[in-house]
This record gives sequence, structure tokens and C-alpha cells, in this order.
Amino acid sequence: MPVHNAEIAGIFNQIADLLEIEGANQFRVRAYRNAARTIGGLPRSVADLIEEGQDLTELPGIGEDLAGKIEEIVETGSLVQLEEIKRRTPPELADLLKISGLGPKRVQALREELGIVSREDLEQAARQGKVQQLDGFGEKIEQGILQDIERAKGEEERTLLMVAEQIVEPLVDYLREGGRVENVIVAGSYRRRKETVGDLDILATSEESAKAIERFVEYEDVEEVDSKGETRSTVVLRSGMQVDLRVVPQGSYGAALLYFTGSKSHNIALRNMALEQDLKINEYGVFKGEDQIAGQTEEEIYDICDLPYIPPELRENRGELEAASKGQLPQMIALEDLRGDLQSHTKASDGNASLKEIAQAAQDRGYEYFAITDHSKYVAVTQGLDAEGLARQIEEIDRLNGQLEGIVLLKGVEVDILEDGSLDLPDDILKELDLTICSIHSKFDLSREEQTERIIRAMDNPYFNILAHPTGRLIGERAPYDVDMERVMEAAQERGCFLEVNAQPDRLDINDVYCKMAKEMGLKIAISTDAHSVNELDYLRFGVGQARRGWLEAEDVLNTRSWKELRKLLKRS
Ligand code: DGT
Ligand code: CA
Ligand code: CA
Ligand code: ZN
Repeated sequence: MPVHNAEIAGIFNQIADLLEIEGANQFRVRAYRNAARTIGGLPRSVADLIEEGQDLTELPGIGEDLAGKIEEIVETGSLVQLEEIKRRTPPELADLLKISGLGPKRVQALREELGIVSREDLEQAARQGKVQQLDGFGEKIEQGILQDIERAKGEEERTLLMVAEQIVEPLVDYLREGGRVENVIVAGSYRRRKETVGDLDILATSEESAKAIERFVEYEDVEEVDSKGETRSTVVLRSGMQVDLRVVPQGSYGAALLYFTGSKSHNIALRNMALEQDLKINEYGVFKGEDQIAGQTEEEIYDICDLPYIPPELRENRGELEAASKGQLPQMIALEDLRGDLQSHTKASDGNASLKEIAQAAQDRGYEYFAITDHSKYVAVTQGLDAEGLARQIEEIDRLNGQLEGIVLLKGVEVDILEDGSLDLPDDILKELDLTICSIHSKFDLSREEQTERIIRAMDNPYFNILAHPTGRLIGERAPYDVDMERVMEAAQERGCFLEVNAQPDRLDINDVYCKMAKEMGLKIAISTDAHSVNELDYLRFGVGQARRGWLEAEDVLNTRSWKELRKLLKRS
């Protein structure tokens, strides 16, 4: 059984959650979270690394103890330690941490005072008004809890794109290795690079479809075969992920790919356009009367409809067909257009690489510039920098810049926006920096008006350059805070500030729709990894995927510029 990195990360995160609820030492909790982060973000499967005899303790944040646990998970699929913790502390409690307003202390209090161990228990107690009576709760929190529980009920289970990649890539390799197939490609929302996927849709071409299907259902990660026909099959993998496979002959490849890439509403709109020219498009091809006149490639299908090729990321029926027919599709940004990365963390705050290590990795990638932006002091748990600490780091960066060739390390900080809109560090020190990234890590529950004002007030500070992860969402974990993004963008534009697309796979913040809004306003966007380790520098591609979904071109993105040009843009006065 292949154990996916996401499963190992999931186990460590669960341990961290449960230990936190138990009131364990913060450093111990952080060690598990860091390990989860390291493993979850590895470009290769840990199971493979172990098989190759790699020493796991060479991974950042992984010591002997954690390495042993990882091996145990890979060998047995589970961890005895987690089972022990679960006997003391019901695992459903970890789920309660996702509810807004609930941290470990409150979850523990709910358990001790009211015997609550699940969402159902909590909902019932809140409806009876019992929760607001507890110390440290109150009516507002109780209402928030009920709202959050309601909202979550309507949400379907979706999987982060990064996790989906880790699950599907080995499956695609497996299908290719089996022979008898020509093309194997993952279509659906995955190909459109949506931030999360509901299920995976694999398309293969083969003249022997039954054999391809047979191989598919025999994959070792398959837990359940839901359906199995001559040309299609649906299975559920051990991770719970559903996978559809469709096998078509080569002559229908383009038509099937177009169909299964979606989105459904793009397909419908395209089909209607074709109908006006008396063409019928379906998953087998393009037909004029009874004759198939196209279907091998997507390009030829768009071409027959008098359209240029529309890249998958744009296929959401948000104006792309109209733009295509007018020859106005964006020249979407590509990873290669980026010349540097504008947010990263080192050991000086909550990152796990040293300044030198991450700088070296950035240089190896051929970046022209790379910003070091450790946290400011406010976020106590990340042990951010105060003015003195930052001053020392500035010196260190200057020294390192003297040694490095071909790359400039930018002196930066990720400074907290406090509740009143002031910044967490004095201007004296901010003025010494190349760039100041500003963000919200607290007081998520202000009203829309207050939150919007708070951010705009912060932008009044002349050193404010980029608003990081502007809506604060954590996909599947935390809803965005309430904020008027249009006003924030207008304010940024007026003041010469910028917004970020944070490329962390569980943030992708701002999202595609806001990217397009920014573009239409002429507001420039930074695409930044917010890397906390060397491996996370790879996340840039997720940010680029989101930016492409938001129609951004190289011109719209701050870090496609040379350092010389970028420097001018960062000087507000
Ligand atoms: P997901 O899985 O929720 O992340 O989203 P998709 O877009 O992958 O949707 P899915 O898996 O239901 O279907 C895959 C593609 O198949 C979808 O993007 C378009 C196509 N498709 C599915 N159902 C229909 C349909 O009823 N009509 C048309 N025209 N296309 C469909
Ligand atoms: Ca899908
Ligand atoms: Ca599907
Ligand atoms: Zn942040």
C-alpha cells in the first residue's frame, strides 16, 4: 500500500491538534506541525525516499524520533502514538478547532464543562443556549459557532490541488507503465488548476479499452470499485478520493479531453456557439450532419468554431468565449515569467531553513531577486522579530549580498496589521527595508466595515507595500474574514500598494475572481510562495495557476519585473 505524504502530514497534524487540546507544551505541538508541513510539501513520496534508503533526519525539522514515526506510518499505515492519544482525547475534538472562534482552550472547556466531543454535541448545546453560559464564551461566540456549523453542512468534501497531485501522479504513471494506452491525462477541475478538486477525471486513449480498465481497477490504492464497464470505470481510493477513468479511441481524444476538462458551463456555452454554425460538439467529436469533421485535438475543435485555443484555466464561462471570438484572450502569465519571489520565512521566525540555505536555494533557481520577509514580533507563537532583531537580520542580508552572485536578497518583513490599523514595527526600521509585506493574523472577526478600514488605515503608512494573503482564508479550514475587497483594492491602487497571490496550496489568496478584479482595475499583483522551507519554493506554480485562472498576464504581475523596475514601484514617495 503506498502511503501518501498527505496522509503522514494528516497524522502529524492530528497529533498536534489533539496535543494542543490536551494543553501540551507549545514547542512539542509545533514540532509536529512543522513535520507535517515538511512532509506535506515534499516533491517526492516519503515512501519512495525510505525505499531508496534516504536518511529522513536530513529533512528540515525531522529528528530521530519523528523519522522513526514516519517509518512506522509508511510500514503500517498508522501510528501507535496517535492511537494512544485518541484513547485519552476523542479525535472528533480536533474537528471542532476548525470552527471559527474555537481554539484549543475553548474546545477543552466545552469537553470538560458540557461533555461535548463532536459537532453534533456542540450544535445541540449551542441551540439550547448552554455554550454562551460558559466562562469566556458569551452570546456572540455561540452565534458564530452555530453559523459556522450551518455553513459547513452545505459544503462538499473537496481536496486541495496539491494533495490531489500527490494522489494522482503515481496512478497516472502506473497506467502508462501498463502499456496498451497512448495518452493518459488528468482532465476535470484538476486540469483547470482549480484550488480544490471534487474528484479526479482521467482520460486515456487506447484501442484496447477493456484491458486499460482492468489495469485501473487493479491499482493497489483502490479501495472500492463503484462501476466498471468497457470504456469507463469509477473507483474510490483509500484516501477517499473518487477517480473516474474514461478510455476513448485516439480519433476522439480532443473531443473527449475538451468534454472532460470542462467546466460544464464552458462546454455548454461552446456547444451553443457551435450550434449556430450547424455544428454539433459532443464527447466523440465535432459533427456536421452525420459526418465527423474534427475530434483529434482540442485545437482543431476550437479552430473549427473559429476560435483560438482557450487554455484550461480560463474555461469557466466567465467571458473567455467572448474574449476568444474577439481575439482578446489574455497572454497568460507562465512560471518562467517570474524573476523572483517576494515572501519567505527563515529560522529567524517560523521558517525551517537558515537565511543562507534559502538564499542559496533561490540562487540555484536562477532568481534575480528574493525577498526575506520574516514575521514581526506580534505573532507570539511564531517568535517574530522585533526592531532590534530585524536590524541584525538586515546586516546579515547585506553581508550575504556581498557574497552572492547573480541574485539580490531583498530586505523585508511580514509585519502584522494591528487592530487599529497601525503596523507592528516602527517606521524607523521599516524605512531601512526594500519591502514591507503587511498582513492580518489576528482579530479575524471584526465587522466588514471595521476590517476594511483597518486595512486601508494600514495602507496609509508610507512603507506599506504588499498586502499578504488578503482575505485570510485557509481552504477547508477557515473562511475568509469579512472585508470589502473592492474597496481595499481601490485604496491600494490609489496609494501605490499591491496585493499578493499567496501561493501556499491551502491559501491561494487572493483567489481567481479577485485576480481578475484587480487586473480590471490595473492593480498589480505579487505572486509569492510565503515559503517556510526550501521545498516550498516549488509552490510558486500553484500561485501561477491561480493567477492564470484570474486572467493575469506577465504585465499584471509585480515580480515579472527586473529588480531595477521593481525597486521603483516599491518606493511610494
Ligand atoms: P470537481 O470534480 O467538482 O472539482 O469539478 P469538475 O469540473 O472536475 O467536474 P466533474 O468531475 O463533475 O466532471 C468532469 C468534467 O466532465 C466537467 O468539468 C465537464 C464534464 N461534465 C460532467 N458532467 C457534464 C454534463 O452534464 N454536461 C457537460 N457538458 N459536461 C459535463
Ligand atoms: Ca472532477
Ligand atoms: Ca468526475
Ligand atoms: Zn502571513
